[in-house]
Amino acid sequence: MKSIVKLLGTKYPIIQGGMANIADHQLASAVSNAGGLGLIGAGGWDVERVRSEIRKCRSLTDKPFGVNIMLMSPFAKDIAKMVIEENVKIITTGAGSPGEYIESWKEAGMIIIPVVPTVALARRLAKQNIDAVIVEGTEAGGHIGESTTMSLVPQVCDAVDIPVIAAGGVADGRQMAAAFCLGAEGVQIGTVLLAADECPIHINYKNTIVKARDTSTIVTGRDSGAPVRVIKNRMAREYLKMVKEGIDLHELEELTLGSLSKAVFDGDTEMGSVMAGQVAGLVKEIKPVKEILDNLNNQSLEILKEKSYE
Ligand code: TUI
Repeated sequence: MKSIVKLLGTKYPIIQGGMANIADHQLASAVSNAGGLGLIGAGGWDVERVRSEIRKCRSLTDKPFGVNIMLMSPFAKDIAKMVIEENVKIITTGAGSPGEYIESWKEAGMIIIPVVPTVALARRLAKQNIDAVIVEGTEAGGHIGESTTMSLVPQVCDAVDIPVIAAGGVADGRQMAAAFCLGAEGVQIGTVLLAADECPIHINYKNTIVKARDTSTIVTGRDSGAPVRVIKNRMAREYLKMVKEGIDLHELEELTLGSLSKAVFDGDTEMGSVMAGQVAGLVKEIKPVKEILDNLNNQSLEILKEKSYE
């Protein structure tokens, strides 16, 4: 099996999460320049915005980078076409199955790495000429599945014969080493990058991550079929209270509409949706992307070298 660094052409087997509304050219190019795989997170943006982010990213790095397509986006179909025009080399997908796009992306010679939350979807896609899968546990931030990284990663490793990348619950080298022990060939990180210098979000969002504890996140939207892990704040509490009181979906939508951008751009971390994974409690300071990636990699290699049963 081809290693992840060979497949992607990166220094480290570390992929950035495709965080919607957050992962722009600035974050993606910083991650790629630091030796990971940077991604433009297309979720939340229309075709021309994503195209412009791709072009800006290309001007800031000569290293490999990719685009994450959030399949629940109303623009997903058009973005799926545009990435071919723009000669994007690597695609990750989330929040749905990319089945209908695989053939055209493969014809264009792209590397395709879908995010999957179940063994069933991993198995189904592995039969369709994809290059690797990102297996995301429910510890992750944003839109999530039900199973934990610890239980899901080895099950997917047993079910498919393509490289597996572990996501959800990875913020330092201990978790990266653990991911390798579970059979993964690489990791995807999101939450820890929210606190990076180069992450283009409001400082209040970064400080909320840095202040978070182990119990600071909660899942909203389980009943509406779109579970989303966020930092527990007034917005999340009101949302869950309204669900309990039987509020209709239309009113709920009004409450959540634009709530991510409220946190990302306006810094309203009380009434905005502050998406983050359970590892937020491990993130203690705001640092440059390069330091985050170097630490993850060095700590993980150190741990794997030291392990013995004597
Ligand atoms: O996609 C993510 N994380 C995201 S997307 C996002 S934007 C958003 N905001 C509000 C509501 C919904 C989305 C914020 N965070 N992670 C990857 C991921 N993919 N997690 C879960 C899945 C997933 C779920 C179902 C992938 C495939 C899938 O397929 C169902 C099927 O079999 O078709």
